[in-house]
Amino acid sequence: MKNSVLPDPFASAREKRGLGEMVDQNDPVTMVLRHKDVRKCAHQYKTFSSEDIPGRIVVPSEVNIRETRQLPFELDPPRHGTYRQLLEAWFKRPLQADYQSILRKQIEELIGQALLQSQVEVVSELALPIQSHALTLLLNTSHEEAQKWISWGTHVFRSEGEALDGDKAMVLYDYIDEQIERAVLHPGQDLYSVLLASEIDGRKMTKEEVKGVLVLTFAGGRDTVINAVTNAIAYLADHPGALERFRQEPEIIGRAVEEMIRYFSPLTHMGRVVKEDTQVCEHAIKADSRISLCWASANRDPAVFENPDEIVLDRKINPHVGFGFSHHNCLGATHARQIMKILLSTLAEKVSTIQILKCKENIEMLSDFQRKVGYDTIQVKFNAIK
Ligand code: EMZ
Repeated sequence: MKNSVLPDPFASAREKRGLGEMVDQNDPVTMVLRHKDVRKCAHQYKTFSSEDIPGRIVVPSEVNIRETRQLPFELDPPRHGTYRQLLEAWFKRPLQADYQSILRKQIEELIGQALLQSQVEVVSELALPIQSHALTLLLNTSHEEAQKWISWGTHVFRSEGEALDGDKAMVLYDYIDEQIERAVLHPGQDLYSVLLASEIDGRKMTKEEVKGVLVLTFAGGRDTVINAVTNAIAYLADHPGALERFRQEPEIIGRAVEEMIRYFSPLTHMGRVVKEDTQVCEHAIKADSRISLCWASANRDPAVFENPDEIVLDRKINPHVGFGFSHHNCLGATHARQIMKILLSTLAEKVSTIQILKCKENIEMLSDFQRKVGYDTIQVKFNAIK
């Protein structure tokens, strides 16, 4: 299938300057493009901070649609580490065998249904349901909730056409507030209840803090997972040999997942607020401006990855930064990796070929750069293994 945009829109800027510029709602962003610099800046949290007005480190900025600080995401060390530690064990539950077997059942069922249809719109009929059903497991909440989340669409903060949508965001905030009140009255084994009962700095976590963790869990893992799933299916449609290879060499699936995360980079970049006048790539950066750590560009840096614009399913050395880097790496990564592994192995088990019937790419506009992040829509036909 032909791509309508460059496979790596950052290639030339990364090579020439190492930086890119974009304007986002009158708050410009200097994008850091080289793998080495992205990692270096990620380490320097005192200069390049995650702690500012809630929503400002996200690009596009969410300052106008969000007041709640997402936790632990919008804090710097050492406070970041305090929350992170509290959450780590919960977010590692996807390593447990029973978690994986329920996740596998969910995904097998959805793929089974897709195989019965003459065509499937992958974003809304497969990727979004997979993400939402899986989220009930991550939150350890009732499976029925998935239907409500599916009705919200692919992004909780953006409406169709990608515009930030404050009304839509309110639906999520109200829902989380309601769930917190429910958990206060009827504590259970779900993430809300567990957090409400946990202590931070010798006191109970506040409702606002619990909300901060939940907003992050809902928002951060939504379009990202949906894009990863959708891109993977499109790739397998274009490369029918890959499914056969997974059948022959299932042991490469873990590496294939890492490689797809590198190549697709579901989250293009994440911002930081500059706390003092400094320099990146010999370029002056002013205090209170923003930079972004461009994971998508770093993940195609030819100084680190051989054949960066190719998916090498069993790529051996793969220091990608698709899940972020340093203190701030993706809390949901264990969950996301399991979804992707189970997805690839289930497809290999049940599907022979996938045909793309019609699709429209989702192109992210970043001033000078245009990047394909996924699909607005993609109709496919799954063909079963006879
Ligand atoms: C934020 C972000 C987190 C943001 C790790 O990424 O993901 C975005 O999709 C959300 O809009 O609020 O959670």
